[in-house]
Amino acid sequence: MSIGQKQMHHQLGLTDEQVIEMYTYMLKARMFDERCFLLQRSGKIPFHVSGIGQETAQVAAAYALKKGTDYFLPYYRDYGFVLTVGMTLRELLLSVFLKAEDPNSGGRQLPGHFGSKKLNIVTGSSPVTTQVPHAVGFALGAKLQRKEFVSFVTFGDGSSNQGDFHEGCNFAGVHKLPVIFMCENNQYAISVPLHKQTAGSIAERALGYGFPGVKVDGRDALEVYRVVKEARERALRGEGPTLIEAVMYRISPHSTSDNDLLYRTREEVETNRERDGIPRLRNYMISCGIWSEDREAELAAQIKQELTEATDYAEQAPHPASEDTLLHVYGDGGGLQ
Ligand SMILES: Cc1ncc(C[n+]2csc(CCOP(=O)(O)OP(=O)(O)O)c2C)c(N)n1
Repeated sequence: MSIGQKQMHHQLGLTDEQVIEMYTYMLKARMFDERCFLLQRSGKIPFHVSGIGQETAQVAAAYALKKGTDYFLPYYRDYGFVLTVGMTLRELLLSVFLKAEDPNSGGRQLPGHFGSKKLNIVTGSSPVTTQVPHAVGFALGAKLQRKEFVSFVTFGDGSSNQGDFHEGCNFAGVHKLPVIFMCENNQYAISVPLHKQTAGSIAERALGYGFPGVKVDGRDALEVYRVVKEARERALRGEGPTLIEAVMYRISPHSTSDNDLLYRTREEVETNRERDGIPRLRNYMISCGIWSEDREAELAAQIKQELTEATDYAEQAPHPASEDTLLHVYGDGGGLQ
């Protein structure tokens, strides 16, 4: 690797420590996901929907946004994203164990339905793509109140075919709203491959709504960071939305209820596993002289311990009380933090 390539993160304004931190979040998300598979298979949690293969883009995008200022509307695979903007492993574990202390829904929602007032993570609902018009609404709020923030929303490739996507993009384009749409194109919508749901290009749809569309390698952390950062700057200059199509691959089955080998081959999955963005960033860091096998082992051991403590805590934490079933369902003035 040439000196120029080695310094790519410096050219983007990222310090060595920041790249290492990005990598740490990716590994945390990956190891959390792997732990959830084990917990589900051993009957300790009912269900898990995985983000394996998508963490690189999620973490890099979160890194390009401003915590405490911007509004985030992630979708159900975005563990890397929510960890980077401040959710903890303990909170994620509380959510998969459906415990009362789960900050997302107090154990009422399926896991992956993130929501946190204090982290500006906007609660999502289960019908896919509903978060897109919601994000546009937040961006409209920024414009009407002349506030300096952007809203950032993610969704899958299949979701980009829902009406909500088109309505949201159209409205945001007309009003030049500060919203960033990021499609995590992982090649599948459950069992339906991309070519059976979309004949054209997802990124190029943006042209029809009057704003730029950018297709980016979602397994290239630094590229995703660069593109999201630019989109944020455009939005804050009042130039409107950007659609980003981050291309990646869903390495895990759709969920723990899915047998993916009914619609794709093991070879296809293994070929894509080799293109995974996490080892790619690790190799880049090693080639820059800022990472080593020893540091990798140390980090993995530290995350493993954090996960074990979080798992034990969440497993022992109390379930929601049955008399609280209707809390937060109707306007009771409460609400989760
Ligand atoms: C409106 C709606 N239709 C169908 C579903 C069932 N469903 C849940 S996830 C999913 C696949 C979505 O695929 P995609 O948007 O590509 O995201 P991915 O799961 O691949 O990350 C579907 C169809 C749903 N939740 N909402």
